[in-house]
Amino acid sequence: MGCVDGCNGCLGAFFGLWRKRPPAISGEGCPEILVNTPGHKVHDAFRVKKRALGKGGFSTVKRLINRKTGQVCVMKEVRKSAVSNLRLLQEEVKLQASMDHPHIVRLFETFEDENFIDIVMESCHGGDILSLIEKSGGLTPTDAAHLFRQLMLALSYMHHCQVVHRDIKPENLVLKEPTEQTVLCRANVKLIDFGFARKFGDGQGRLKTICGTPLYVAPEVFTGSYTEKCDIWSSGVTLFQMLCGQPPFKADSVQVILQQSRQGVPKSGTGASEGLVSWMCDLRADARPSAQQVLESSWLSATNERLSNAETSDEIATNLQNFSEMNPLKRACLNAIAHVMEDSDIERLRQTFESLDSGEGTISLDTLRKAISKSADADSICSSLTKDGCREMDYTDWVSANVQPQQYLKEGYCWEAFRIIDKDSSGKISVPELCQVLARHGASRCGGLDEAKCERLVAEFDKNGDGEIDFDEFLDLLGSPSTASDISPVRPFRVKPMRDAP
Ligand SMILES: [Ca+2]
Ligand SMILES: [Ca+2]
Repeated sequence: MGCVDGCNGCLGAFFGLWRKRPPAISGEGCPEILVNTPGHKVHDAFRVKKRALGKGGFSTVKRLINRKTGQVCVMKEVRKSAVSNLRLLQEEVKLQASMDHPHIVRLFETFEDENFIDIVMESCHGGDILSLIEKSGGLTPTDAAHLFRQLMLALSYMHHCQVVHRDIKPENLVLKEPTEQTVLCRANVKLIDFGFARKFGDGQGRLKTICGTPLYVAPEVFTGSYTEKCDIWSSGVTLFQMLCGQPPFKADSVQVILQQSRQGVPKSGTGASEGLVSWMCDLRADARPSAQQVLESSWLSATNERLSNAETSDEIATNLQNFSEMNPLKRACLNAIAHVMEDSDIERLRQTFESLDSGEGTISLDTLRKAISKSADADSICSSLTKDGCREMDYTDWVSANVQPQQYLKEGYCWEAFRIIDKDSSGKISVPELCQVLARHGASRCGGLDEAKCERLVAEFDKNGDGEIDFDEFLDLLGSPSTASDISPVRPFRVKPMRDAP
């Protein structure tokens, strides 16, 4: 992906220099990040297409089809012997897996055997923004604003999580669907390629590694001492290119590009957005806006769709109330399902999430309270969410809380979530397997569930008394009433004939 697969933003002569990995991160041993039990093969769950979509120095990108759901994913197949530092690869995977945002490509799971590490990710088959720019010779301000705003939402989230991307460029922005299937001003953009991403802040000091793609890299990166504001520069250059059809610098050597970028980005001549580009590409890194400030800029904030009707707010209030009272086991399982759902099934939830996102990529409780303020129960809902330790809602939580049974009770999604939780593929979910999923999905809101508590939760749904949850019991759990007041459990696959009302 990105540079590795060949791109015209990279300069061949400097390929080695620019793809050189950052120095090893010091610290204690790397925690386990490979999600699946070692020994499990990607082929068990997916049909892997033979033809490579792209090839890099140490990896091949392939398309794969989920055997149960038919969902199309992509896989980065990394040859272990070609990776000089596996620990850094683990850091990259861990960082990407921790990202939970509608405009950051989702990492579903990883498989590992003797020779390969297979990283399974969401498929975005609409092509990258660079191709779009090259095809069109430049985007209209409306289209550019729509696409660019999504990059800023992703970046603002990342920076609030203290993660810097370090390789923002049009090729690393991909469209979820081909533009034929969607009007560009409604297109869904995802940020990809975490090869240079890393944590910053928390006393880690300034960033040092000289890395990125020359045309887009901020001048101060060359000094070996910089901050996350390097992403803002690269985004400014990206916006320039979206609007003008060409990057602001044209040269075939890093030295010449560096000389040019030290002079600053030339005037884009793009009217209302010109000031924004200049601000983002200020030579003084500290004077550049944060991604959140960019989102608040007049040019971009005009494109923000706001929550419009009261009905939506009532729906949200009901959903949040159910979510706050939900059995933690069901909540964790819904979380697992929400993570694998296709964007097209949750489009409206994403839009509402974005309209409520204050710019940090999460929804704060204050914003939630305002959104449901018309509901008589607003205060009690918010305090019960707070009681559970929830201070803000991230994207997957938001989807879990608001997704409706008719959306998630599809056989494919349920099987997929079950497969992911049933790590040893025994066909049953054991207490330790549940503890793991609870730790991953919403441990903060479960008050630290220990094994004894997990056992009690399992017992509630373990109809045949074998101490584990089989798929049938799992469906019962998902279809179980969310709250004591909900008396009409949904049973997805045992549909009784409906009788007409008298
Ligand atoms: Ca199992
Ligand atoms: Ca059982």
